Amino acid sequence: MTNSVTVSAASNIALVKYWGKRDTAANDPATASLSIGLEDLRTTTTIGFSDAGDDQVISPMNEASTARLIRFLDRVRETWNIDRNFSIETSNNFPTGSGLASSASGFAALALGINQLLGLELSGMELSRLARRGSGSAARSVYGGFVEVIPSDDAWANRILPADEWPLSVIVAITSEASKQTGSTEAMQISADTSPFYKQWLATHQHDMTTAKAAIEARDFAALAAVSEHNCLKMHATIMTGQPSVLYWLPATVAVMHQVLALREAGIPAFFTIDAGSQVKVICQAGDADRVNQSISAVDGVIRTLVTRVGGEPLISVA
Ligand code: 2P0
Repeated sequence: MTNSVTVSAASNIALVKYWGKRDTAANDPATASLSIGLEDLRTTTTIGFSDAGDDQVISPMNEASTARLIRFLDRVRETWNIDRNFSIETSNNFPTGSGLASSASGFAALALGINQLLGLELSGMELSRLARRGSGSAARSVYGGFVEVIPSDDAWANRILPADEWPLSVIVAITSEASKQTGSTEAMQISADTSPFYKQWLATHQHDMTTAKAAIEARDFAALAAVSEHNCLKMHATIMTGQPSVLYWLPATVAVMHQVLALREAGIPAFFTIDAGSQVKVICQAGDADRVNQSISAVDGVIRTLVTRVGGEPLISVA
């Protein structure tokens, strides 16, 4: 019998975003989404059984996130009729809870680990559905490469292109090491309930998905850049215009966006995207990564950068 499983799952960033839920209890997203896996931003999770009277969790997460993890384990016990407690040790090699999708890599690692530990032999579709119950973006991190979420009354994720078929680099500009004030789950609820732009966000979303998928299919960097920046700005406009307003951007966030525009003016193809936090992710072609990194690192307010590439295939080892 398997004693413990260690999984390394990568974070991902959406180029066409998930923002809003069709069903909060089932954590089912209101829209499709499309992401790239980040090879070097990873959660490592070791999971086994525990003979203690409750689940044993060692992690960098705060109390609320740990409670969410335990609810996820309760659901696993209920679904597969398991009468055991788990021991879980998890860590991230990047800042937690600051807009770098630690819940994506975290719940994907957990879903993959549970599948292996319990011998469930889940398909990719089932694994992504399980991870999604923990966090919507986690559905995408059970794969590496270019991944889409297909919305339904039980949304699931599917890989649309392996990473090595379009080598792109990602420069993450860290503008704050602090955890965000308003978590995505809460902020997306505010947007859905109160932003005058939310209906339009939903109404125009499928068009962005179709455009982005066609750009990936054609390896058309400029087309992917245009639709990704548009979709990101539309999501943030929706977030900013909720009541209360949530403003994730810092001055350095905006400064990096301007630097990306300047790079493009100078003939270097690059584009930005920003999630529920102040960090900016800059995507460029692999051959331009050094130059783009130098340029972004020099922006006022950028604390440091992480340079990675599209990838993020999960790694699983069994003890
Ligand atoms: C995304 N984000 O598509 C979007 C863009 C942030 C901005 O998915 O409530 O932590 O756990 O399902 O997955 C972050 O939200 O939200 C997110 P829950 P999650 O990547």
